Amino acid sequence: MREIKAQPFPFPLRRERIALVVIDMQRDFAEPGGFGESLGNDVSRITRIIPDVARLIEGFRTAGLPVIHTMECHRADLSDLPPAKRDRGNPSLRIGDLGPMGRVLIAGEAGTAILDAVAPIHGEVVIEKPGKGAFYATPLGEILKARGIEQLVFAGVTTEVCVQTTMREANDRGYECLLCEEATESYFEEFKMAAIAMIRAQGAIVGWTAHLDDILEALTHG
Ligand code: TIU
Repeated sequence: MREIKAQPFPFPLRRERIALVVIDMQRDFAEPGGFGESLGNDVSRITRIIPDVARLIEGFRTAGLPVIHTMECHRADLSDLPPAKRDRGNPSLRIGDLGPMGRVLIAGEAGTAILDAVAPIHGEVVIEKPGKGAFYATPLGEILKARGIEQLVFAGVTTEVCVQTTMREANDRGYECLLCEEATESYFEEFKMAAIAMIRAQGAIVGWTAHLDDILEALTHG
């Protein structure tokens, strides 16, 4: 068995059982005029990780391993949007409002699309999710089960919101979870660092963390 150099200890790579999950690399979180900026965030922090997310995706594709993408989005009639989610806070644009990239976080709108540089290719699973976690109200669990996937490598945004929520959901469902440090980002540097620290604390209580080059090295030579 090949290991990926990771913290708090090596990750036991099982190639037949592993998939990459890329969380919410959407224009709405990375470009001006989208949902992330409407919440008052500096979205340029997100753009910076795009090349590293692309390298990780390419590593999985080259190794012939599955890549799964998620998108946070809602139906056009907002039937899957709890009022508590729409009404919370004081954003400049609420989910479903018409913004410069179409209706904010609505399936099929321009702003909801995954960024071109990390877009899915033919045959890759794309999960549309109404929550922060990718297992809630989606077929992700069934899809992973049908494919015999038991280990998940995570990338995407934001580290402490949708990525960490999904890792916690996955951990409780029995998946071994590994977060790629360079391929995830938060609007808040301290939240990214805190999320990484709390995921791997207490003997990998939620999962492992690893550097991109160490993951790619194990995929290439494992
Ligand atoms: N995808 C995701 O993390 N959704 C968010 O709303 N994140 C924030 O940090 N706001």
